[in-house]
Amino acid sequence: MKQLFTLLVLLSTFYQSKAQTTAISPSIKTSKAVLDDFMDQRFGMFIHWGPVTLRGTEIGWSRGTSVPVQDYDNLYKEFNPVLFNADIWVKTAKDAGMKYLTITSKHHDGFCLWPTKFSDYNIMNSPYKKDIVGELAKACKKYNIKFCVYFTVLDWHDPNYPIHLPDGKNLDPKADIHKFITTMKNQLREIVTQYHPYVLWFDGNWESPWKNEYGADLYTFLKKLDPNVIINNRIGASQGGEHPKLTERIIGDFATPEQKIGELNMNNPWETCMTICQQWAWKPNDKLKTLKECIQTLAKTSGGNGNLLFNVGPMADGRIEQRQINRLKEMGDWLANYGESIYGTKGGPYKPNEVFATTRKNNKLYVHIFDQKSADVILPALHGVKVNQAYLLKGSKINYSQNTDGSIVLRLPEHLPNADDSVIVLELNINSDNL
Ligand code: H79
Repeated sequence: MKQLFTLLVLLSTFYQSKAQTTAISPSIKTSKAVLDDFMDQRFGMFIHWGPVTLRGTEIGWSRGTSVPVQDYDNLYKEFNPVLFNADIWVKTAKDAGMKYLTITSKHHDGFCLWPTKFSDYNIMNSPYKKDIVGELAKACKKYNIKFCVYFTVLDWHDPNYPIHLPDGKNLDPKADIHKFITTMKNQLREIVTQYHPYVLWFDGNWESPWKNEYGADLYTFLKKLDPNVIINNRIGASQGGEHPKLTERIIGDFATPEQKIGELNMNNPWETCMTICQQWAWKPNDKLKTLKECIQTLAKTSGGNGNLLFNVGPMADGRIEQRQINRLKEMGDWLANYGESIYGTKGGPYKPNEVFATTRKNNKLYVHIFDQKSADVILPALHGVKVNQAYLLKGSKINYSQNTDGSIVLRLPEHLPNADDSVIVLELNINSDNL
């Protein structure tokens, strides 16, 4: 009995000390006002880029798999994207209705797209010799797009990081994770102080060398450099490969469902990251999502109260493919009409589904119609809600009725104005925040 008691005391001390090492002081955590502002943006551009685009294989993951390590690690010597023009990329994001942009400053292959003093494996040692990150930061400022930086934790190229290959299980005894962390902090200090990112987007936090306490220390370090910088939830050690929902114990400010739309969540910020094609980095003839998929993904994300970080992979010569630019512009054209139902709204109260998703602001409920197979769309009752008016956003009145149980029946017009997502506005008797 006494032994059991001792064991319990030991265990609780262990867990307490563990909790203490990973606790983030509430005074350091990103404020609700800053996160609310981030969530109002709703739509951003993710950009995966680097010398690997010369091969057209996946960034990071193809190193040592489909592309031999020696080949991959020497690609930077011929990386010369002479047609890169930061203004064109940022203008492409702007015309798509995107409000922020996130560039891969360093992916799992370790190559740095900015002139870091802390690794030679960077853009200044390529024939191109221009600061890609810096030029994008500048262009974002010019076009009033919020500038964000992706930086992966793991680094299969750095000798001080203990794993050197995708799925590598062998730990290199010559590696020194503490030296690695020092390099990482030095590089992140460069990024924060030179480029002032709005968001720092971490990744690659699932391998065994990375510990939650390192993530907590790094979060604290970064918030001291810039108290307002927003940090995603992949900075602590991830448990079991999934990128977990935000809980008290998770370090970071927002959740990051990847290649899938997040679930409706009115309490914790989240951002889905998803590719416009299939690969993160450019691939020839990669399968492009249809406009319907693109628009409905954005509407369902907003309907779930999340943001969408939509990824493009520019080519090795520095251009974004024209067909991708065209698709993004089509999204921008939709947003020019329907943006009121996306930006600055909240999701819910209904869970998005294949027929509709809802967003809301003030006394308006925006009903995004995805499917017009049946003549009516029926919304379940909302307590105390009466619909005063229904009309197509920027369009004509919609016939509707409200059943005695409160459910709302919308009669769809014969021809909806937009085959991908037509928005019906319901003006309510109460503020939609109270739903
Ligand atoms: O940067 C992008 C991905 O490279 C990175 N996160 C986004 C933002 C990421 N790293 N790991 N993972 C995502 C999860 C691993 C997915 C994999 Fe695969 C499935 C690795 C091997 C099979 C994806 C598909 C990469 C190669 C094939």
